[in-house]
Amino acid sequence: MSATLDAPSSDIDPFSEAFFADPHRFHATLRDAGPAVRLSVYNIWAVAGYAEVHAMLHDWEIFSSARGVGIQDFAREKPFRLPSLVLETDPPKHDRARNVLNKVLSPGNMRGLKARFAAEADALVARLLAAGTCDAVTDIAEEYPLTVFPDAVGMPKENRRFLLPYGNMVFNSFGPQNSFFTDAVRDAGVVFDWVQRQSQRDALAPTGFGADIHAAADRGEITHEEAPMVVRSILTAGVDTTVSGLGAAIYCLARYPDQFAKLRADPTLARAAFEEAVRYETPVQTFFRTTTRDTEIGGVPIAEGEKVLMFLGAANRDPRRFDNPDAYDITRKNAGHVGFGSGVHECVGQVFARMEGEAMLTALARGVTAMEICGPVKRRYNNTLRGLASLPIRLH
Ligand code: OVV
Repeated sequence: MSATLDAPSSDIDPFSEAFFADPHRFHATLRDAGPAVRLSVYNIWAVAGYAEVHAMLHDWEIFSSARGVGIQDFAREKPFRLPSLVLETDPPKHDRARNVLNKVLSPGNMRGLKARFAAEADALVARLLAAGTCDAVTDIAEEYPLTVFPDAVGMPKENRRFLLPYGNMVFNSFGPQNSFFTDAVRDAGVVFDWVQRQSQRDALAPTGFGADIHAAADRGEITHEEAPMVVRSILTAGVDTTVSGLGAAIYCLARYPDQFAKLRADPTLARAAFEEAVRYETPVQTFFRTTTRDTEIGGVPIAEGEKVLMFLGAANRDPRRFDNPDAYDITRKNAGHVGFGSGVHECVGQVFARMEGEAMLTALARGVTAMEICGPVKRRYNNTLRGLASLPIRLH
């Protein structure tokens, strides 16, 4: 029998404004408190060390997604929305939808988009340079994904902006029913109906990711009833995440001009600069798992049916795993960061996300000599996503 430890506990609230405003010192406290920490505010477990988070991500049999990856336990409460066929399932059920998305979002199926991505990014940078100042959140981090992503899916032009409040709702729904959640779901009905409609075959262009997913149903890889749900998954996961990621990258490059200078000297570092921003800011900060049996984490006993919160952002700045973790360094070896997760649920859209990041940062590196923050930076608080509401910058 392995030795067990007294469970450390903490009264930190990881879904509070104080936490979101400056998560890093709370992350350090949680990492140092023990391998798993009881959070008394919610009666859940929290795991913040890299080694422990990584191990959980790779043990889906004990740390299940099927009871929800938010604080809600689907075994006890009615899910906030119809559960996702890919996010909120375990193998083998998970693998059918996942295999379809693996193919639809594969590097091979993405190759044709590269030139379009670069052209759109260059054109956007040229427009913004002419204007001089802009808000990097609305004018770049939102504008760019809201063009290239719905185009790639095959969505009509109308109401694409609904994707933002939709993502905001779903990512807030993984946390408690606090004011961030209730504010986000105020207009849920309209937006949910719109997403449901946009997921149907006849609402989608004859080519694109949407059509590809419905074609997988023709081949029997998923059912025709399941296809709109798989489209819904990419509409949910594909926009707010990359908006946060692009915003993080521009915020990093604006705050650390030495890193922007390195990127300008060698624009082929664009991909690495984006990747490092995903580690450094970790757009998707947290997900939960639910234990399927009595287990332990680093010697701390955890009972069956417990919600365990994984702090991906804390893992990505764990000094036991990354040297000088609080430095944004575009030439560091950051392989193994968990900003895209790891294991069976590792981000299926990461090829697309990295292409967006690479195209946008390449365009900035080639077209802009300097970026200055020229107004108040405002955070956007969300129970899962870390991002900005406003980042005024001047482009030279
Ligand atoms: C990774 C992710 C985030 C949010 C929603 C989904 C997936 C989904 O499958 O609906």
